[in-house]
Amino acid sequence: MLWNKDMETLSRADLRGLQVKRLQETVARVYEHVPFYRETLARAGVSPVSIRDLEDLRRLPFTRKSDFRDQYPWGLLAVPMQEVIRIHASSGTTGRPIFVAYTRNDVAGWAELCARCLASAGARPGDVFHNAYGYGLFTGGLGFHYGAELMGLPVVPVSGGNTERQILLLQDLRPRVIACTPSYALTLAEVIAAKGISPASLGLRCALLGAEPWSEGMRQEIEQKFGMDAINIYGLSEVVGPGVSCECVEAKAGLHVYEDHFLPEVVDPATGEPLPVGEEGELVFTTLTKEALPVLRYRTGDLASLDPTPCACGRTSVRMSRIKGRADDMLVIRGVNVFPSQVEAALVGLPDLAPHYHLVVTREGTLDALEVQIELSEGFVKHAGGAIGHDPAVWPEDVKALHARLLRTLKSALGLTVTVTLLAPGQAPRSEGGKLKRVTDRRRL
Ligand code: DLL
Repeated sequence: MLWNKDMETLSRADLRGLQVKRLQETVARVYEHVPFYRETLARAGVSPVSIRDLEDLRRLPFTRKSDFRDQYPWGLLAVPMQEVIRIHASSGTTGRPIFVAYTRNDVAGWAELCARCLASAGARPGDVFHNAYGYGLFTGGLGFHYGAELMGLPVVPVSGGNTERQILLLQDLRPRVIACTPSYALTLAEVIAAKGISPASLGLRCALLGAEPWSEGMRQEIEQKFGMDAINIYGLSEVVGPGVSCECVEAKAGLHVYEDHFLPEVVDPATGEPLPVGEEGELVFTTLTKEALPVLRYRTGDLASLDPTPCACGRTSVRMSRIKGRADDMLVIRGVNVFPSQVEAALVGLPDLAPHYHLVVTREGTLDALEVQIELSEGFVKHAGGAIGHDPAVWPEDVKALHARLLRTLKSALGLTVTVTLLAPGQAPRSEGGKLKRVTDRRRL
């Protein structure tokens, strides 16, 4: 089912016309209302009236995550705060998150996009919808919530966590549609099966899974276990939240980008040069309709390619591939964005540690886990009485205290519970001349 048939099947020529008009409006809006953009556009020698075609897009300056940080909290806002009716934040990074804002029109447009995604995944008005994305600052919960209400789905706003309760609701309310992270779908399958219940007996028809990288292998496993369609949905807070693109249940071959709202590009992550159609590179989005927080050429850091060939479902948009990786070193762990540099920033200057650490990411069962290995200083180890064994039960008190302090510090810095392994002096990996690999990612996607 197509939720917005007119827009989703617009001819390429008509779409292009609409995009050019909306791009002109967006550039004019940010030029007028956002000093940051007025400066960067002026530096790039672009005046709003000089935007005549989509080819002009490449003359526009990029926007980066660091610009959001530098303009914290509201330097990129293009409307007065009185016009904002919602605030969210990008996941991860406690301390200084990236805040994003929405006007009433933005919220309405976003709901419409999420309704498109739900319809594209196979939801029909009247289907009970189990929404297990986190409600709160994260865009997943409320984004889907409004889309589902718009579509006329009875929403179960269960949010994330509390697996036992989720299973009770799945059994008793018998939703047809579920939304959560792909790793959580696998957790649910595992816990349900451990109760001697077949996940397929729950009667779910489709799932909208995203917010973290996943693979075709995971899709097969989820589809087989639940007997449902597992649909990939993509989005990011800086652009809107969920609803930037979504697969269709008919083809499941790439995610349809809602191009009447977002202009996609793929650029070389090193040079920023646009890449030929079909090549893999960094995804870049320009918003075309957003009022509160329009962004010009936002560098997502996500690696993917674009496919403009027509799709069997009838939608005319380009499709983006699954996300293949990151252009930077950002890790997505249980839906939380983590940069190794955040770990470094949290540890630097703490007493008793050597300046060496290593991150190990694993998937325990179906959930991602982050282990932070930290090297102790020589002085501390000597003071603690020499070698520190692997069994925490026999650690001296000051080692236990240090371990507990590190757990607390990292949890509050990352917004994520991690495990901490203490290494003896000299045990953390050292650079062998080239770049030091800070992260070992053992997740097999
Ligand atoms: O994760 C929005 C969202 C909510 C998308 C619910 C889908 C479903 P952020 O917290 O800002 O927003 O994180 C955005 O998550 O840049 C990607 O690196 C990653 N990501 C999101 N969807 C996918 C996906 C939400 N389908 C960051 N596949 C993005 C791979 C994804 N990675």
